Amino acid sequence: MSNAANDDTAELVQRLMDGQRAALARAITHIESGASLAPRILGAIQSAVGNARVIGFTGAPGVGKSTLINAVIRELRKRNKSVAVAAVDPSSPISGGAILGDRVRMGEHGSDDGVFIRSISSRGHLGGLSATTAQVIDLMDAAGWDVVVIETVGAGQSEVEIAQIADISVVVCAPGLGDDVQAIKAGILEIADVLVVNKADQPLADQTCKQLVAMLELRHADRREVPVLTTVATSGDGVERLVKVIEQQYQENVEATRVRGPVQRFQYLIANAAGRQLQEQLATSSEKAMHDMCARVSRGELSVDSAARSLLEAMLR
Ligand SMILES: Nc1nc2c(ncn2[C@@H]2O[C@H](COP(=O)(O)OP(=O)(O)OP(=O)(O)O)[C@@H](O)[C@H]2O)c(=O)[nH]1
Ligand SMILES: [Mg+2]
Repeated sequence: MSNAANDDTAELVQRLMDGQRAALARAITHIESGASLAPRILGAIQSAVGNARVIGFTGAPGVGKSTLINAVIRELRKRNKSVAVAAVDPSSPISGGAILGDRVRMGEHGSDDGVFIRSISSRGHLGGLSATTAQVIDLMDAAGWDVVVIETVGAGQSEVEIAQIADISVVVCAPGLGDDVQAIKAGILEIADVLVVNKADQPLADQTCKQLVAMLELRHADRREVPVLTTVATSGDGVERLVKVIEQQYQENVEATRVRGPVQRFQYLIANAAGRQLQEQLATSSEKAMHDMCARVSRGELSVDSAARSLLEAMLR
């Protein structure tokens, strides 16, 4: 890289860490577009990362995530916290209007210096959408924002993963889950630190809460309690309580060292990717060791878990 480019990068990073919004916006664009100076920017900010609280909001399209985030921002601003939002645009036909929609719905904060809102398009990320999002979180963190909020649609694997790189994951549902209860059960419920039934001004909200509480009770007894709350994002009802509960859950996560923090965000993503790659390899493996394990499991000599552990240990040796 030329000296001039180095100087430009250093200046951009300096301005970003000084809290200049335009510098943050530009840096995010460099990360999103996979610009060649992206690694240098990310390297230069690392010492300043690690102070922001990261809250993920995820849920099906249209349940009211953006409206709720807007209301949560209002509460956080009352507490004098600055808030940066990264809305991961799923670019799906259902939510195709997310970017514009989010601008409009969160628009009331448009002139507030303590609020920064940015959409991240899910198209064309070299290192994957999750990695890009984690890097954007780092940028916002280094730029000094107190709270970083991530909005994702809980549709695909990577969107659920993004919710999980947050310190706290809020899963948002709407009343009348009906058949969707099964879909929620399939994975999204597992990642929730807090469950919210939004649109509580509509019928069936109480019933949906009861269904969710019943589903949570079916899980292993050793799992921690997940609070189930109701909100009306459009009026702000229940939002003050939601912010309090998020704070409590965050403190609990800190005590249980479940808060990921900047390094763990990437460790988590790498571990996930390694798991996927390993599964692909092992599922089609014709190695003798694998054949032997299969034979022993089929004869009932070995559990599936023990076989997997033995294989992993042999590979990592
Ligand atoms: N009645 C009612 N409507 C709500 C409430 N919260 C949000 N809405 C409406 O629900 C619609 C969808 O809200 P959004 O905030 O865009 O939902 P979203 O989950 O962000 O949607 P996507 O980003 O497209 O997945 C909008 O018309 C909101 O005004 C609520 O508490 N009650
Ligand atoms: Mg939205």
